[in-house]
Amino acid sequence: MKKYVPLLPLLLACLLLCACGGPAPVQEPEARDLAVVGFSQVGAESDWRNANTRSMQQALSAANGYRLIFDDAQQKQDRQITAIRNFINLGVDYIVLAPNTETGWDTVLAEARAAGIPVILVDRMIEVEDTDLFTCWIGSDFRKEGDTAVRWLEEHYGDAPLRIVHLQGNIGSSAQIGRTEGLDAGLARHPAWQLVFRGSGDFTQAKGQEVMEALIRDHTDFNVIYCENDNMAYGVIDALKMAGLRPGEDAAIISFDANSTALRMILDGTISLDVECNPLHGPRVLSIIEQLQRGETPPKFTYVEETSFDAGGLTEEIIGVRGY
Ligand code: GZL
Repeated sequence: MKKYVPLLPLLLACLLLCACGGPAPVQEPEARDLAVVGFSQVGAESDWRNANTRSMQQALSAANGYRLIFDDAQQKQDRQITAIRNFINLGVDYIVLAPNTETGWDTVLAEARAAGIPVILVDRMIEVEDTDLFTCWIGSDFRKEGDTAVRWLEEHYGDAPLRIVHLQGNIGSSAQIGRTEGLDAGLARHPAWQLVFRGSGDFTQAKGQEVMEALIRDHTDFNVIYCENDNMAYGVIDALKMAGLRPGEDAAIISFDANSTALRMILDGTISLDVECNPLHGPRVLSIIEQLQRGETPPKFTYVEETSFDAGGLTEEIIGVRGY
């Protein structure tokens, strides 16, 4: 951590004290040297993302010894690259990056390394030639999340003729890639499962609704809707209801993230399954930075423990204590 000690007040204080012969003053707490962290966040596209941002802001607080410089990239990689360059020019102590998509990071991360600034990746993964371009990564196993959803479909529908609408997240993001791979593996195992639509809803509620409204207008025949996050599921559910269709009855809704709002939709039968993707990375990143502050080496890759929820066993009490 770069040290900044305000020399002039210290010098004046020492001169004064030399004259008085007393002990040197303790620096005021507010002058305490805060570690500066630049955080490039994907955006504010979903409840998950906002919970992730809040978690990071609460953890990397001044009370914990940090000054957080936050940038919302509005789901655009070029804005993230600009933010990282700004952090480098500011001479931050650490960079935290939640990458929107997997590729295109080699150059800017090489610039951060040249500046001697550790880069911590959170949430989604990146593809780089040299994994030494980042210090460590913490996030989810998205393929495992997709496999969990497909296993649930297999347990509940087996080889029944499924007609699946697939709403993907941001194309090229790890979350989209992994959750799609899981569904593709299920489709390959079950010839009776038919993919009737695949397209991106950008992880947003508005786009999810727009896509579903168009499919309903086109009289698409479906009985399962596989939404790669809760906010797209909310949009899908609104579109179904506006068309007089019954989510959870006319079509099973599969979703990801497990926000409390979505979990309550499991209790009322609207959503059939929600696969958890835990956004509360703040304490995890704080622990990693504190290890680095102590000169320790955190694990290169840390996967967050996650589960899934359906109507079996889920209660309001479980939902109420989940934190997002
Ligand atoms: C998953 C995260 C995804 C969430 C969406 O870790 O990257 O992005 O599933 C969010 O809700 O927009």
